[in-house]
Amino acid sequence: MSAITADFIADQNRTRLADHREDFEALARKLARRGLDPEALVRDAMAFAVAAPSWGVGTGGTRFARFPGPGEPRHVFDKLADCGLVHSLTRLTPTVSPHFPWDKVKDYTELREAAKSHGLAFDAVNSNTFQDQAGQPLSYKFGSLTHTDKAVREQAIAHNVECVEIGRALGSKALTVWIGDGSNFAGQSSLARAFDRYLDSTAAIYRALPEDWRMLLEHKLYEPAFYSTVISDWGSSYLAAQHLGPKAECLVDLGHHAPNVNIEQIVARLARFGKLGGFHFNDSKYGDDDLDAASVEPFRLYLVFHELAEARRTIGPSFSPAYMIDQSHNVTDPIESLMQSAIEIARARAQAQLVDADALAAAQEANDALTAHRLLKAGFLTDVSPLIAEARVRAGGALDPIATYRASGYRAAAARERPAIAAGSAGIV
Ligand code: LRH
Ligand code: MN
Repeated sequence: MSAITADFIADQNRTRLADHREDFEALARKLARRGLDPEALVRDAMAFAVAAPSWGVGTGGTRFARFPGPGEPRHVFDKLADCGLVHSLTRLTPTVSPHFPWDKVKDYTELREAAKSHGLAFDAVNSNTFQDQAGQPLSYKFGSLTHTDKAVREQAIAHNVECVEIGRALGSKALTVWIGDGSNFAGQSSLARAFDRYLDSTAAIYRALPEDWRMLLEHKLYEPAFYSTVISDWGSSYLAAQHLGPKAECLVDLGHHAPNVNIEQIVARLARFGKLGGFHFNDSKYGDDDLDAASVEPFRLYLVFHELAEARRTIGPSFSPAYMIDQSHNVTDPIESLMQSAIEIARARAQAQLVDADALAAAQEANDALTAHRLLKAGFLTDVSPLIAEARVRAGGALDPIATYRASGYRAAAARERPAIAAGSAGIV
């Protein structure tokens, strides 16, 4: 299946360029009136990147059902082709975050070359001790890194160490560790001893990390466990990261919090103490819904990027959390959802760059609540669509990625080439 060519993208852009130029120049004038430098903002938007999840290009599902669409990726090479397409149209997703063993292959040099052929590299690798694989000696039914049975913990540790080895072959620099370990009944497990087992097991994985690697600990309030989860919140994750050492940091998946939790404040706290390692961007209304980023609460995503802009101003260029998407596309074409989400994440970041930080700080110090709120909200109320579109076009991307994708017939070609997946399975992938 052929990728979309630069010529095709240029063709598709041609009919939209005049309107875009007009909109961009109008926005540039508005920003200049605010004392901002539109060119610097475009360059900044061009430098932004977020990783695509390899598991995000297949149709996702729930525990009830998964309804595969046409042209589902058959294997990781198809996934890379689809991720490559997302990047070629948005110019926002030059890296892929793989998941093992879902993306397991015999030859990782071949996989690295395949990614390169689509203009991609690899971001953090994800381990998986929340499912039992065929032929796996010991089950993770009652946990993995925190299982009461040492042999099960060692099996889970060995899998994570193997993921680090795979990641090294792929050129990755980080391991994301999310475990579903927990309990469904009060009393079922010792809350204290389970955490101690987590610290011991992750310390063993930590010792296997190359010098320049990070280990990203991902907290989650609940699911698959429904009474207690060992790493249920940022506090547990932070305590563990502190305990493990400088290479251990906390990963914030936006959907892993109770409704109405002030996630932007968690971001500010973790950044302040040098433990904000990365993000899994998505959106949610109730639980870990894994909905498209900014599709439910765009203001919340904006507030997260405001805290990231503040942290970057305070800490400086060394502040570089890993930005990754983690979503489940149950009712949309996954390629379209990933493109739309990457654009919405770039939008929130570009809007956060518009805040007059000095005026905001002055209003905060003066307890002028409304002025402070208005100064903060001014970025969110600015339509930066022409600015992020300009960044896309200058980088060779599409003015309208979804329209260009639909005009390309890529999905129909994929459906012709890739056998249809039978309906009836359940689960997130
Ligand atoms: C857990 C999670 C984790 C992934 C999985 C696909 O809910 O967010 O990051 O391993 O989704
Ligand atoms: Mn996640």
